[in-house]
Amino acid sequence: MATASTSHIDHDAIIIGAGFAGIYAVHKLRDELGLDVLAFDAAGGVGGTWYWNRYPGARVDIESVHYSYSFDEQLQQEWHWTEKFCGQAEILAYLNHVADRFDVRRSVRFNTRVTGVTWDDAETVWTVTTDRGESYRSRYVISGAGTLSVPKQPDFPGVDDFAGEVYLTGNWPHEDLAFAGKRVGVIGVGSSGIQAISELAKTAGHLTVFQRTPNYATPIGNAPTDPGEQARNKANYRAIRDASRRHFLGLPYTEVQPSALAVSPEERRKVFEDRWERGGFRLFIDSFADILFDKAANDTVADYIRERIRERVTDPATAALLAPKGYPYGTKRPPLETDYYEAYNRDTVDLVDVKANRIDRVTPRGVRLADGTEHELDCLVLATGFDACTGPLLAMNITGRNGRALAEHWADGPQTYLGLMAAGFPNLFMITGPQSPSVLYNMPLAIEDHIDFLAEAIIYLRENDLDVIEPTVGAEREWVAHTNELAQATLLPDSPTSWYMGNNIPGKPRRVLVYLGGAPAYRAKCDEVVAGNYDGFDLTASRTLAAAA
Ligand code: NA7
Repeated sequence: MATASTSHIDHDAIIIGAGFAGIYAVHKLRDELGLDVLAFDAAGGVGGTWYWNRYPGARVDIESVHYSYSFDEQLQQEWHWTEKFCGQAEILAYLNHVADRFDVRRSVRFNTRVTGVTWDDAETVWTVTTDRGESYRSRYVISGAGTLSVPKQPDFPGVDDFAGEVYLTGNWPHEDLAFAGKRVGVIGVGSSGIQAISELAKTAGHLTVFQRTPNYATPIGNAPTDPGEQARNKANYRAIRDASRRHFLGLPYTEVQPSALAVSPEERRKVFEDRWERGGFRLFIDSFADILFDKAANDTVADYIRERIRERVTDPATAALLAPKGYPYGTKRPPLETDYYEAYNRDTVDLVDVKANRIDRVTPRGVRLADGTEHELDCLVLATGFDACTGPLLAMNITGRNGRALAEHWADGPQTYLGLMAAGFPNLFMITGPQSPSVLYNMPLAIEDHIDFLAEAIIYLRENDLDVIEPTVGAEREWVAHTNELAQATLLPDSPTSWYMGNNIPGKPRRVLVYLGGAPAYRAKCDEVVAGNYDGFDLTASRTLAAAA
């Protein structure tokens, strides 16, 4: 329980979520800072994203050796990844291992969804309510609710009338599903759809893919772990992690060249080919530094990808439909794939263009398009994405000072300082929140950085007889302006629909949801804030603490 001077609270900190963020937050705050913590997760176990996204083909897009915790050397040494890019089951096993190793589960209430988070100005505490009808009071609230954890609601009518099964990639059933011989439909060709389609195509009796916007998918280059490479990585983990944290997107890649336009077409092609063959995000982030900033540079890589897609698809009409056009590469999150384009060479797979002929509705028999064509199906997979970054926070009904709802504060898009806190919402930390590097920084490292920052802040408060931290309105305003300005310098606003910009969700404000200055600049800013004794934050003492002093 909480300490005597704070007896009107139930816990020092409430943590929401038990994914990568929640697990580390419990360990850090409970075991290192000695706080009394309680965590909640709507899931039946740890894992977050990797608990819910169990669809066939679900796999990480960053090399597993990098997409993992760095905070404990022994953990890094003892865990062995079997593949370069591991699948969902193995990542979930890893997170369960971490939870066991640090005895995290005893501090987590599973199958419990947070339904309200309300600040009490007079008492300087948060009250967290759950769908079990319970409420808990805590000094600090740490949201580890994730960035891609609220699936987009289907925006075509009739889904409930469908006579077959409907599956959501972001909330996939736990039991093994058999698709052999069945007529399967997939709506959506983002990362999730592309991974699922490649697998489903292998067994489905017939697979119909409903594509609105083709994507620039490139090869992941997965392979079994090379024992020699693994040994080298383990021997050099510290240097690897340091190099990752110095890189724009949190990966220890070092071969990026300044400009695609500064080299000859032959040299450029050599670079593209090398990165394509090596797989992963190398083409995106380790080829030329200007592809996300300069349309002409972007055109060179976009042309290259289109050419490679056409080579892989036998039917020219299907190839033309699969080749993305009209928006720059990288402005929608680029998917990685294994044999995705080859799936369309099977007789059992059809691609349907639902941009030209949009989905009218789901009927009891299948999917009907605007021109009246009906595609009959036994099951329908919705890979239609997420209400990213702000969605998970807004879903918790957060109300801050003076009864002001976060939804009201963010009516025109997120307003944060450092993507970690918001003015008027004291002691509420949003791990990998909107306007932080989050999804554009290797997630486990982004998470660790945020939790380390907030833990340091709590220690600093404690050492100075304080217990409340809140960004100033001015610091928040400047940060919002800065993040928007950074986005304007990129090609991101040119994307027709991209969850990076929030415009994949009807009615959501079109604002950049991610800090685009890169992890090193962001980390430097955070260091500067700490060196300035939490510059941009107001630090105060609650009435309880002041009275106890
Ligand atoms: P994404 O990348 O947002 O992809 C969603 C897909 O669903 C995309 O192809 C959308 O087409 C499509 N979609 C959404 N609504 C519709 C409707 N109404 N009609 C037709 N098609 C639709 O989500 P993912 O789950 O694949 O990936 C999310 C992230 O998870 C990913 O970026 C990684 O970071 C991990 P659109 O492009 O909007 O035309």
